[in-house]
Amino acid sequence: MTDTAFDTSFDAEVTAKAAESGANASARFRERMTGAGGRSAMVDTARVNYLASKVIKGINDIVLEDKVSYAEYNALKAWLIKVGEDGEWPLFLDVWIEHSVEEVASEHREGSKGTIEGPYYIEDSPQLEWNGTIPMRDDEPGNPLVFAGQVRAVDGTPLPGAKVELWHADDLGFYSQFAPGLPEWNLRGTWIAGDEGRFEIHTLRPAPYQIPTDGACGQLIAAAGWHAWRPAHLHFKISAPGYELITTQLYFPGDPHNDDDIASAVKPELMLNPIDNPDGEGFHVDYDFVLDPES
Ligand code: MBD
Ligand code: FE
Repeated sequence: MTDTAFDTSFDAEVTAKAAESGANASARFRERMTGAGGRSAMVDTARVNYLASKVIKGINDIVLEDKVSYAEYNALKAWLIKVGEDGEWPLFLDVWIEHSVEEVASEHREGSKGTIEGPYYIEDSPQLEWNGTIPMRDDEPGNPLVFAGQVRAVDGTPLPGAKVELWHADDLGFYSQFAPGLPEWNLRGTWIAGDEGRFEIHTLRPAPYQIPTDGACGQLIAAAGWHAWRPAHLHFKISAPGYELITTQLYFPGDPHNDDDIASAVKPELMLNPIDNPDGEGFHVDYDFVLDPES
């Protein structure tokens, strides 16, 4: 079968819509932090004092060492203002900082590797049977992908009833509820693992993805001569009562951006090994998730 998954052409109309994805993420994050069941954002005073002082000193040290000019200082000031105006703080932080936070948070884990969540997760996506098909449009573009596997504990115990949440972008790189014009739950679903913790997800193989280029983050990327690409990826959260939740992403071999992901979120353990689907069109891939018990 020919593989068109790496066609990276975008038209102007499509990129023009892209900044809305970044902007919506601010509002969604705020809701999640403050709404019912939202996680508390409180951090201890002594820790704030320590960390905030260290960040400020770090920036001052750079100014002195690299003799930062007023022109550069004002360019930074203008850019920081624009990040807020464009609603791109979630995008900026998740692309350039979250990978280190995730590394620290998962240091102790023995089960499957995780990676960053990114800005586009939505809780409570529609629940599907262990072998259900992801919500998608009738004419949704992309190659079919059957993603099969097992959820089990590090000691080998299978975990029937485990939740496998999947979300991914459409063929043009848009996430539902962040880009306009998509059905609410397009390409988002929650599978409940069946006997022996097995699941079989029916979805589409995602395309390589460019972060929005028309906001402040895109401005930085252009000004610095970087690129905006992430390799094609599937986002997952895997959970079961009594076990630590895993947030992860999985990638496809041969993607031109596996080695230079702008979000630094690729790990060798997260590479899939898809084959031509023996039972039909598209691809089949097996991947198991192994959870650590809650301590
Ligand atoms: C994404 O789709 C993503 O996964 C990350 C980490 C950052 C921006 C957009
Ligand atoms: Fe993503």
